[in-house]
Amino acid sequence: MQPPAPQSSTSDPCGRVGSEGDASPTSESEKREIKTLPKIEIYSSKFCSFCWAANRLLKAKGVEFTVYSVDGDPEKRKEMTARGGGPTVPQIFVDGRPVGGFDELTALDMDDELDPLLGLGSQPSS
Ligand SMILES: N[C@@H](CCC(=O)N[C@@H](CS)C(=O)NCC(=O)O)C(=O)O
Repeated sequence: MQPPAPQSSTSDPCGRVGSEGDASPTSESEKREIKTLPKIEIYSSKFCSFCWAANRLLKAKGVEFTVYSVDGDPEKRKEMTARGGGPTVPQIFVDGRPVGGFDELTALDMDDELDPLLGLGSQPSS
């Protein structure tokens, strides 16, 4: 199938017409708003199968996330609990809110609540 021919202007079903390269501040800020994804953080430890599993689940979701290692870092572990996380690793935070560990992450996924939490839309079935 041939790709669509390049056009000098675009229109959408709402009847809006715009030139290619038209990047008014309004349309750019709208795009940024739409693309804003939640900040995902995980406190993790090297020799921890639950951490490995949580990392794997998040990677499978295709989201970006920040990993903090608590290994040999008691301050990081204190920070984890001070933020409302539990005492075990992993602890996952989404937009600063504590989600829990791997069990809670999996439970959310089973209830189809994880994707929306991670800012993912519903995936079309193939
Ligand atoms: N139910 C928890 C279990 C987590 C867990 O037991 N983590 C272990 C390491 S794999 C842990 O933190 N143990 C105590 C510690 O390392 O201080 C979860 O699903 O995340």
